[in-house]
Amino acid sequence: MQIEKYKIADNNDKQIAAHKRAFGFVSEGVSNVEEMLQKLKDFQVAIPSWALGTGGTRFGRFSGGGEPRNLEEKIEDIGLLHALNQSSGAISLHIPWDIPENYANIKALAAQNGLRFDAMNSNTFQDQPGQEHSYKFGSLQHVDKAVRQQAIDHNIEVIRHGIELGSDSLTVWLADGSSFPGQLNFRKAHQHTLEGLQEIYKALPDNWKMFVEYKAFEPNFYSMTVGDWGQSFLYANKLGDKAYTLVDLGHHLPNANIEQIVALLLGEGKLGGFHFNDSKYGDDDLTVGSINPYQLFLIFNELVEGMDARGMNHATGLGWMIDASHNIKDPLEDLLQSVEAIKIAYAQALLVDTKALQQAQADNDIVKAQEILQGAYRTDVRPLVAEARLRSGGALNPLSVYRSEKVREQLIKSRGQKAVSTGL
Ligand code: LRH
Ligand code: MN
Repeated sequence: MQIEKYKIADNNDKQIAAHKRAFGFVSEGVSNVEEMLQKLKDFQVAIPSWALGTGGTRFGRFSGGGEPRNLEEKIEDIGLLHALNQSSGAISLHIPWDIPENYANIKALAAQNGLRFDAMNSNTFQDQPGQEHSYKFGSLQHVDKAVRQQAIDHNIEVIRHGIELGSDSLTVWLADGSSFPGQLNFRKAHQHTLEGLQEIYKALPDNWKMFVEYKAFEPNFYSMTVGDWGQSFLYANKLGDKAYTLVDLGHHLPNANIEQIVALLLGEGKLGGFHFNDSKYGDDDLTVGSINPYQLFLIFNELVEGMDARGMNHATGLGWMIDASHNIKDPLEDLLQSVEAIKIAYAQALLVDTKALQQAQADNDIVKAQEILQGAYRTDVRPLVAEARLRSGGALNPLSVYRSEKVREQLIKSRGQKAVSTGL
């Protein structure tokens, strides 16, 4: 389903006067507003192909209807998001949930929708029909060499799909670990996993990156073989220059200081990218910025300061991806909210007077440092984010266009109430 540009323009016309007033007010206090707007326009967030349908938990799944039934419809749905917010110009595929039947057709359809292919994701946490060896007791860590080799071969196959589509990175998340003391020899599991990642690393084209995603628990509940940033950092360092860590916000133990982890990994040049979401307890995969927006701002504050210190381009220097699961909300509305929350946190971080903050830190003037930081966080930057979107041809208010155009109703009419999407 496409949304015609004139429909977006009509909706903008109704809101332009109020927007110009709000934008005029906030931009008065911004010294480099044009530079900031350009950075906001350039900042694109990749949408996960596995989060366009209704997610579920082991307790139940409540289908919302009109879900994409194949990769083509997933690309169309992300194209619709991108038409509205001009900030979702990439799709991240998960194999085998999204194996392209015809690379040329899929590339052409993605291009028509203004989308590029971001990181490819492998899957050695589920057994596929007809699969020779089970991943029940892990994949790259497995005690059986045949299972490890099967997992290595799968990741190399995922790289091959990515090369055909024009992707340039692979995310490896391993569900591997143990759920009971005594179940696993940690050192052997670590060594097997390193050897497996090294085989996969050898298959990477020169311009590719490998993201090693860590997670504290689930689906294993005693140990995870890539359980925290330190273990991921260890693997990435041992693998080589093309290997980086990937920070999924929901993969930490309660109260972990994620912004400090980000600052350290960035400082070491080993931060590869993000899976943005939010959570209150575990890997809840909730809407970005819906539970702890201040933490998201603090993370972007470290990113802007750290990337500028390394002369990195904000838009292309790291992998910006969402990883969420929509159990009770419309997946497309949820993703529109998540992209907006990411852009707001980025805009607030761009407002931080880094020089003044560093001076306050040098003076141990904690109160002044807090006021500088919270001053940026308490600035309503939404008119700046909206202005960047408007200048990119997007909607001032994507959600209101999505609803006024009755997109979900139309998707249910064309795809049916029972349509189910592959993914989580
Ligand atoms: C694991 C994870 C990983 C994906 C999966 C869909 O929790 O975050 O990034 O492969 O979700
Ligand atoms: Mn993830």
